[in-house]
Amino acid sequence: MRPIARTRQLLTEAKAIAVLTGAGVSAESGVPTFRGKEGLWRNYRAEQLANPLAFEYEPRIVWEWYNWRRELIAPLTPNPAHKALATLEAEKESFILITQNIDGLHAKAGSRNILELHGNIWKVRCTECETVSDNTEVPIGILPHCGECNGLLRPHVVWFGENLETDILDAALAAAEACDLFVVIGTSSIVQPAASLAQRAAGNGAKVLEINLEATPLSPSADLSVFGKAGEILPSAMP
Ligand code: BJW
Ligand code: ZN
Repeated sequence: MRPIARTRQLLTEAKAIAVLTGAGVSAESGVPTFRGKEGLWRNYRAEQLANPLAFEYEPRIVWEWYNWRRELIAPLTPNPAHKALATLEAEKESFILITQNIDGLHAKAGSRNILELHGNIWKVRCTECETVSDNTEVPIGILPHCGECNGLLRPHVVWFGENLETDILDAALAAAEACDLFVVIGTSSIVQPAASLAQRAAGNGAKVLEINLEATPLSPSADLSVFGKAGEILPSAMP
């Protein structure tokens, strides 16, 4: 059977679907991926900026990077991959979307049952009192500060070496264990613990379907890897 037809069959037969998405799903909306060559900003790699030490020593540089990304993302809109996933959710009795993306485009496309593993770029968190709030303005000159305690605010995202929010990770693990189809889309499958969710699902009997431009460390163990653009494959493989 051809890959698209097999993908459609898997999506049709599944009763409980869990999907894990990565930067590749937003690439066709214009959001740069992390490990592609357009993933660089002022010669910094994501690993150098998305870590707590960078923020401790150079909070302004890190905030400038997030500000630049916020300005880039703000006008962007969901692409056919985001929309297909929202449609699939509406058609399935059990569907959960686990995303590593912080851009909010899945919600904009109409997805409802979303777990944001790595946070959200439109939220901030106080480094002192940990209050989380929505925020769209970042005064780079004075840096943003907390309305409650005046502590320095940071992006409400998960950096390397930081733990994911326990409730969210637990819910993602539970979804991986409960599904009968785990779909991994547009992620390089190297960043943990997200990358291990597929093994968790497979260990509990789920089939694993991968959609990516190219092979990843997950591909050898996936039941099916379909290579191409998510925004083309997903709409054409809808049940
Ligand atoms: C398309 C496409 C199209 C393109 N269609 N496809 C166990 C072993 C080894 C290391 C570790 C381990 N456990 C923890 C670690 C350390 C670390 C880690 O995993 N390091 C690895 C690099 C080895 N993990 C952590 O630190 C995590 N914390 C943790 O585990 O805490 C416990 C702990 C602490 C200390 C020690 C040990 C344990 C936290 C990870 C947080 C990641 N944060 C970031 C930044 C988020 C905020 C922000 O955006 O600024 O999350 S980093 C970045 O990577 C971002 C992404 O969500 C994440 C994943 O990237 P993604 O989505 O896969 O993007 P790309 O660019 O890599 O790939 C895009 C893919 O799309 C490619 O494959 C393309 O081919 C494809 N594609 N266009 C379909 N149109
Ligand atoms: Zn505070």
